[in-house]
Amino acid sequence: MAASGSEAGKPEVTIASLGGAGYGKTTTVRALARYLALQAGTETEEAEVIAGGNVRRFVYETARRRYIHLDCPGEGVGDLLKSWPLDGALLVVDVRDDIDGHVAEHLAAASAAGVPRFVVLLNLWNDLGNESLDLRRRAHENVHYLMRINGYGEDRFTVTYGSALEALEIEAECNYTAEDLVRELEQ
Ligand SMILES: Nc1nc2c(ncn2[C@@H]2O[C@H](COP(=O)(O)OP(=O)(O)OP(=O)(O)O)[C@@H](O)[C@H]2O)c(=O)[nH]1
Ligand SMILES: [Mg+2]
Repeated sequence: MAASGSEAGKPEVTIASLGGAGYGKTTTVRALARYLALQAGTETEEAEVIAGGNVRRFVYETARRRYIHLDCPGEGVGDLLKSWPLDGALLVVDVRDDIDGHVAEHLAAASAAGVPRFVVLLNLWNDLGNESLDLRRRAHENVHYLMRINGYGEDRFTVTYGSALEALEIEAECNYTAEDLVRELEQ
């Protein structure tokens, strides 16, 4: 994501969590905030409730940047996206689901609002056993398809794989899901 603002000397990046209801959006942003706070040896900042209670605004920092991360609900995202200029979005997908209408709706709204880039987390990837290869393949293909039909070429999104719940619960040193997400957000 490219930074569009700056605060306290650090470039500031504003992103939103998108994805279907219950896909793990809130778990993912909480995991990111906790992971970066643990790494920096600081406390996790309390999220602020905004937009009439629909959105929670998390703030976290890497060494290079400050992130404002808006945690959106699964529904009614179109109007919210119109109100905020975003530097990018984090799309959270439950690999067990058929990538329902919400994701298609969110991507169309994001594209219309001019959201420039996406980082995608294929969530619950780690929770599936080897017998679920078809499920994983289908989720991967569906995401690429939906991105493409909404005008997001391969240069405008990256896909990571992991578990938001695991990322929220394990120690920072072996938190591969959070590590991958931060690396992609920092690009
Ligand atoms: N097993 C497992 N459960 C997960 C994972 N990520 C999230 N969950 C669980 O899924 C449920 C929904 O997670 P949330 O983060 O609240 O999902 P959300 O997308 O924010 O939901 P809404 O805001 O209601 O749309 C919670 O019970 C989480 O603990 C994961 O990687 N593995
Ligand atoms: Mg949520």
